Formats: sequence, structure tokens, C-alpha cells
Amino acid sequence: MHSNNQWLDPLYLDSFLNEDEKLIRENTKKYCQKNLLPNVVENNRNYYFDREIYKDFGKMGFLGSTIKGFGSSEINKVSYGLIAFEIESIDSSYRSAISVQSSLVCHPIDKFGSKEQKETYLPDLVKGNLVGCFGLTESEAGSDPSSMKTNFKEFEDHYLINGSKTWITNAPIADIFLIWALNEKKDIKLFLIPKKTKGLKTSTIENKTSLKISPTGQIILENVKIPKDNLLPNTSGWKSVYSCLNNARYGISWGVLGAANNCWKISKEYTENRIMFKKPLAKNQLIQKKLAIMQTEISLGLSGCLHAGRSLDNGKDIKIAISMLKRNNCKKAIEIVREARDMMGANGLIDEYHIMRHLINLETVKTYEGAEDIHALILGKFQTDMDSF
Ligand code: TGC
Ligand code: FAD
Repeated sequence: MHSNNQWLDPLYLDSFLNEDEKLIRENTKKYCQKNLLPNVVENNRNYYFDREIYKDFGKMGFLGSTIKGFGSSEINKVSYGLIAFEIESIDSSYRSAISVQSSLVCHPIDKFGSKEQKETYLPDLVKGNLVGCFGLTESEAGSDPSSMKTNFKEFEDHYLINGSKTWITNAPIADIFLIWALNEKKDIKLFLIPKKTKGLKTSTIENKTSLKISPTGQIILENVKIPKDNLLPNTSGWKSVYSCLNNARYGISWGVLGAANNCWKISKEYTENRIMFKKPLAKNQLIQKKLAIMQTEISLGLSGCLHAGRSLDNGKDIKIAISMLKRNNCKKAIEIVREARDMMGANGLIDEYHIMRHLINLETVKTYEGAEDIHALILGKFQTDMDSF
């Protein structure tokens, strides 16, 4: 038996966290154990997402947490990452709920919105009274959003928007829709469209096998007429789109390691207790090697995330590092979770053990926010200065 918990943290990463960060992590962990874990299996079976959970997330300070003012908990990027890690150790859907509201809705309104837009929407988004979504992807514009067809036309006192978006997290439950659209000159702009606006319709993508707790949908925009005030005035081209994605990708990099960490611990405990060939599975060298690889990859991934978080907190532009971490951590997390499933044999297939749910969720996380190979191409371009797209 271990005399202390140091075996959990071979790189002494905890010693690089301050007391506030540790407290935020502990409070999040307690919240997850008490409020998310007990129902997650049942919710996943039933595709059930309780919209009211946003109010709990708001009370816990999880939403829009790194913006300044408007009721935000004003935490640093490392703390935001620690929250993502803890939440995704329960389910990627809940981390997605927080990522979208924080990185893809609060962040753009805070960064590109007018004073009036910020004052009108941010306090209720931070509290979880309002739910937002972020519409970039279209059926023929996934990895390459620049080929989107959604368009806007400018008139004297309004804009007219036409098009459609698909695979949009929260579309079926959102109160406000942030929609990216192009004009004839291919300028990209961001519009805030309230749910009840005439011409805006949503539908749910039914029966998806991954991220089942998270509502995902389509958005149809048919002659949507909105006042000029609904344009977010301070975007500057594609850089602004990607500034939102950078934030969300950073959170994902931490989050997927939460899922992997949970599955590593579940498989460790299982193999310590499972007797096969008259001894615990964990007493076999092959099993110990697998556990060693799992812990190594999680620890190295986390140290990269911590370094990235500190760099962001120091105002550094680390978009390439974020692509590297998003890609590598998703890839490693899937490998770890798949290995955990294998080590648990047939029992690893039962949903009460959580492993298969995480594995299937990670298939989404590997794809959204830039698919694995797209991030490889971003890194390849950085290295060779040659664009392969
Ligand atoms: P490219 O020519 O490379 O760049 C166009 C302009 O954008 C700038 N840029 C960035 N700026 C900041 N951060 C980044 N990460 C940036 N990446 C690109 C770039 O500097 C350039 O600026 P400028 O001033 O020179 O014009 O763009 P491209 O058209 O060749 O695109 C290639 C690529 C791979 C970057 C892009 O298409 C890409 O990232 N594709 C992936 C699409 C994606 O990630 N979609 C995500 C949708 S949202 C979502 O999935 C939410 S999941 C929600 C949940 O968590 O539940
Ligand atoms: P494609 O672009 O068709 O790619 C398919 C495959 O081809 C991938 O493996 C990709 O790596 C590969 N590929 C593509 N181009 C190249 C190339 N040039 N070279 C080599 N390989 C290539 N989007 C939003 O805007 N908002 C959201 O809230 C949102 N939520 C989502 C929630 C879920 C559950 C899911 C699954 C997706 C969500 N998305 C959202 C969409 C997501 O961002 C896209 O699915 C993603 O960008 C990939 O696009 P695609 O599915 O069209 O795949």
C-alpha cells in the first residue's frame, strides 16, 4: 500500500499550482462527484441534458470565467483548464457545455461586442440564465469553414442573413445564436441573433452515438432580418474566428486528459482486484507496462497544458502550441481509454464502468475544434512554411 499520494503525481505538477488553483480544482471535483457523477450513466442512456444545469455551472463560477467583470469569477487560464479536466473526467458533454458558453459565446461577445451587447448579454450568460451557441460549421464547410455559404447583405437599417449551420452544440436549447457569415466580398462577420427572431429555425441531430448528453443541432436562417446593432462590431476577419477556437481548443487539451485520467484509475483499480490465473491482473508485467504508459502520457500531457496555461496567463500567443496539445492530448486520451477498456475485458463494455462512454465521446472531441489531421497540417505548415490545404 502507498504511504502517501505522491504516486499520483510523479512530475510534482501540484507544486506548480497556487493555493487558489488547488481550491478551485477541489471545489470542482466535489461538485462533479456530488452533482454530475450520480446521474451521468442514466443521462447518457437517455440523451438527457437538463438545461437548468447551466444555472449550477453559473453559481460555481464555471461560465465566462476568464473574462473581466460582468459577474465573472475572473479566474486565470490555468484554473479554467483545471475545471475542464475535472468536468470532463465525468463526461465530455458537460465540458462541452462549459466550453461553448465560455470560449465560443462569452469570449467573442466580450472581445468583439459593443458596450451595449456586453452589458445586455454577458451577466446572464455568466449566470447561466441564458444559453448560447456558436455557428461556424456547415454541411459543406467543416474543416474548411472559409467555404461557408451562409451570407449576409447590408441594408440601410438592417442586415439580411441566409444560410444554414450544422453540428452546432446547444443549437436546440440556445437563447442566443452567434452566427458567422460572409458578404459578397467574402468578408467574415459575426452576428448575434436571439432565438425568437423570424426566419431562424433549429432542429436536433437525433440518435448520435457520441456526446449523447450534449444537445447538438442544425440552424436554418431564412431571410433573417436583424437590426444593425446585432452585428458584433469589433471582429477583424478570420483571426477573430480562430481566437474563439484557440480558447476552446486549450480547454479541450486539459479536458480530454480528465477523461483519460479517470479511465486509467478505473482500470488500475479493476486490475488490482481482478484475479485471473490465481493472481491479480495488475501483478502481470504486461498490465503494469500498460499502466506505466497511461500515467506517463497523462503526466506529460498535463505538464504541457500547465505550461500553455501559464504562457496564456502571461499574454503569450501560443496558437501553435494549442494545436499541438489539442491534437496530441486527444490522440493519447483515446489510446489510454481504449487500453483501459481492453484491460477490463468484457466488463469494460458495461456502461456503469464509464469507459466506453468516454471512448465514444472522445471520437467527437478528436473531430471537433479541428480534426486530428487538420491540427497535424497546421503544425506541418508551421514547420515547413508550406500550406498543404
Ligand atoms: P489560414 O489562411 O491558415 O488563416 C486565415 C487567417 O486566420 C488566422 N489564423 C489564426 N489566428 C489565430 N489563431 C489561430 N489558431 C489561427 N489559425 C489561422 C491566420 O493567421 C490568417 O490570418 P490573416 O490575418 O493572415 O488573414 O486559414 P485557412 O483558410 O487555410 O484554414 C486552415 C485552418 C486549418 C486553419 C482552418 O480551416 C481550421 O482550423 N479548420 C478547423 C475548423 C474548426 O476548428 N472548426 C471548429 C468549429 S467550432 C466547434 O467545433 C465547436 S465544438 C464545441 C464544443 O466544445 O462542444
Ligand atoms: P470534414 O471536414 O469533412 O473532415 C473529414 C475528415 O477528413 C477528417 O478526418 C479530416 O481530418 C479530414 N480532412 C479534411 N480536410 C483534409 C485535408 N485537407 N487533408 C487531409 N485530411 C483532411 N461546429 C461549430 O461550428 N459549432 C459547434 O458548436 C460545433 N459542435 C459540434 C459538436 C459535435 C458533437 C460535433 C461532432 C461537431 C461539432 N461541430 C461544431 C462541428 C465540428 O467542428 C466539425 O465536425 C469539424 O470541424 C470537422 O468537420 P467535418 O465534420 O465536416 O469533417
